[in-house]
Amino acid sequence: MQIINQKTVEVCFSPALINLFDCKGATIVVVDILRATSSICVAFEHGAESIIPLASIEETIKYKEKGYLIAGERNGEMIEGFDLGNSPFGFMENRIRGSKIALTTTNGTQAINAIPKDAAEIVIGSFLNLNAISNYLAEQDRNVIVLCSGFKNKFNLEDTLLAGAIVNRLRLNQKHTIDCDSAVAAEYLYLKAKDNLFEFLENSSHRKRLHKLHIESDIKYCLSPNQSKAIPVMRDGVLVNYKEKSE
Ligand code: 3SL
Repeated sequence: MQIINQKTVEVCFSPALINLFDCKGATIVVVDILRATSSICVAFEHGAESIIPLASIEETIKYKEKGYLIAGERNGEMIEGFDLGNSPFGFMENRIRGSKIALTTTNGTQAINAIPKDAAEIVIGSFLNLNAISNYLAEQDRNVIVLCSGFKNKFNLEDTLLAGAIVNRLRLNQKHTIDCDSAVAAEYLYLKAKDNLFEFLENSSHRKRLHKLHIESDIKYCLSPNQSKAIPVMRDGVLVNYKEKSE
């Protein structure tokens, strides 16, 4: 049954495809669950004041002298001279509370910066804040596009699973309807995988990549639903925690 005035939820599998979507007036949910958007949620859960997502290492370094913690990775590893890498556990440290963070990562922060300017709002999703972000999206009277960061503009499985989880929640909530095959496919994969996400991702390329860095615990943590109530939203180019600002 089509409910009048229902909004749509779509899934974009790569930042390279985002210009094919009508972002005008829509909320874009950026997803890079291994590990950028998970780490962003953890940082806000642990009291970070703001996070600036940046595309390049050079831009990020400039924030050091402005008193920011500088964080990020290339090839999964912490960048020389940076305060933090991209592990969610690093963003649980005491120094995160009240901090301003400048963050650059291979895919997640690039995806954020690829979003067309006419989008109404940018928010950050991960399994860690799955219910919080889904409830937030359901409350907004806007079309939703879940943007999977992928890997260097290619499709990836883990971001697709989270996209499917968000689609599933919005569809069941009945305020949004599915309007594209990528959302159907993402939800289908999520429903297949949801009882053991870690196992489902066994052959995924990024799980293999991170396995080489011996950070299996990061992967398991990033796949744990609902560890955080953070709702990171972009305001004037800076991510802040919606809950904290509105309370
Ligand atoms: O690409 C990214 O944005 C990162 O999350 C990749 S990694 O998990 O830190 O390797």
